Amino acid sequence: MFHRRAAMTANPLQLTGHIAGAFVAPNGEEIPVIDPSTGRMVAVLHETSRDEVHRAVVAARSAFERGPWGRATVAERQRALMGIHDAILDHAEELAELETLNTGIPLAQTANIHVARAAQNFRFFSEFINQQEGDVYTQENGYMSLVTYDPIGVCALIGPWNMPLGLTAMKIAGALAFGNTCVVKPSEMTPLTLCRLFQILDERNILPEGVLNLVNGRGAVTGDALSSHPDIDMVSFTGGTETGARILSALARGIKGGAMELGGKSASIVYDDCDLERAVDGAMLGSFMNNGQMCLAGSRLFVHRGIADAFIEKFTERTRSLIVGDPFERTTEVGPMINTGQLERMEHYVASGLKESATLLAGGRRHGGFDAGYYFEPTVMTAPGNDLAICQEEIFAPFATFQIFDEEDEAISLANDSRFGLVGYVWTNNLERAMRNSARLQTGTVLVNTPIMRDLRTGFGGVRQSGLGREGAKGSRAMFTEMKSTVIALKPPALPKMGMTGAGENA
Ligand code: TXE
Repeated sequence: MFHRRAAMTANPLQLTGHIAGAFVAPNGEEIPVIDPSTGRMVAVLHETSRDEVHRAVVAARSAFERGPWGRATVAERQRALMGIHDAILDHAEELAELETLNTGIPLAQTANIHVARAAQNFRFFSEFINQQEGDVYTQENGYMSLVTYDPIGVCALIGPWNMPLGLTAMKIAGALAFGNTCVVKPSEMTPLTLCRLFQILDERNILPEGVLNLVNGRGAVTGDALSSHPDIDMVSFTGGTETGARILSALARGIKGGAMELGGKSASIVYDDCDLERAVDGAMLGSFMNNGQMCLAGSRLFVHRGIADAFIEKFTERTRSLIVGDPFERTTEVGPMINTGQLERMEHYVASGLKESATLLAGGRRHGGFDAGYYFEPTVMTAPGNDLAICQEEIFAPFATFQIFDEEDEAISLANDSRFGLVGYVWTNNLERAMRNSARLQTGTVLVNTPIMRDLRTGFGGVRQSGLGREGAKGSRAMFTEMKSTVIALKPPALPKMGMTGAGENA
């Protein structure tokens, strides 16, 4: 594995877009793609220019309006989706290694979660579109009304850097399943796996020309050219809240919609009637998986006073024992941060916490054990109030905060005191309390006695500034289709005859 990694780093790959069935020549503005565990360049990304983005949208429009994909049957779409599913699984090991190389996320996680989930998305949607119910209403007076779902058209799919393949695959699978064509833009920091996936799909010839296009580059250039292009029909975006707001305002000018999966600052409420051991396990995963860089991190921890000492002590001890290191090592639990900006961000929040009277329990500085790479010690702070920046702003890093509560009402109002509303985690063995909390937490998802658990049949997304729309099953259908009503006169009563009764009288 290390030989393979050395080979990848010795000879940087040249990455470009893929438009209308062919890779673009490598002649765009060059952006280095970095291995965050070494700081070394592993590939060169050639930015897709505005003109090329336009060509990609034209290709997707033409494939949608005039190509065979626009008329593809459910069975044909299912075959294509399963073709992509198989292609991902046939290259699973390689894709997991590339994902780890580019993101620094431990290989155990990219292999077992990211790549597996990327493939699963295509299987899920291939099964889902075969089970589509539509609404049919018959009216006593001889009319029948049908509700069906048309593809929305050309979808711009803009992905993040923290789970590049898995999260973007979710968008691609949903958009294709419902008969759309796409232009995909990965994060300029982490384009490796999606570029490789396009190569694999190109070799297998799974989709007609122009159905799935790839553009690459910075948000302000390629991303902006795509999301503000007049001929796209929607944007499905995962990324920062401010970027989401910018994209939405561009869409508003064209009276178009977008599905936004944005930031989070999710609360984990740990009651004194929980299974303490399981809650510590879950809170650790919720704070430190994916190197802590995940939108649904449950790292804003509220613990009942009755168990606070025991819980915080266990959590802190285990945080100090986390194996931080080379993400290619199977034993590594936390890898490097994505870039130096993230290191500075963590330093900023540690300093801000200390300044606002928080107490540092673990971590708090760059990791001293590495010559290169962007390593930070997993960090835990206790906060004296919920208004501290470390409790309100998304840090997007292995950084957990603790606050102590006495009453359930207090816990709920602290959890809801946030501009975000992605997930609420509840740890309790009292089912009635769990249901009560689920009803009162202002989030898109509530997870009870479990860390991250994704059921594709349910929708995932946020309220407030965590986003708009839901991904998964019917949520994706709402995002990628237009609801259409068709009213048919079967055996209707005769129509009133306008213009007949008074015909000619005034002539
Ligand atoms: O995201 P950006 P960044 C949060 C997290 C993180 C912060 C910033 O807090 O620290 O956002 O991360 C593209 N038009 N999340 O800077 O900039 C960009 O090229 C069109 C939460 O990476 O939002 C990339 O492909 N596209 C999150 C994508 O948007 C634009 C995941 C995300 O980049 C654009 C990631 C523009 N004007 C970050 N500007 C989650 N919800 O999981 C940028 N992009």
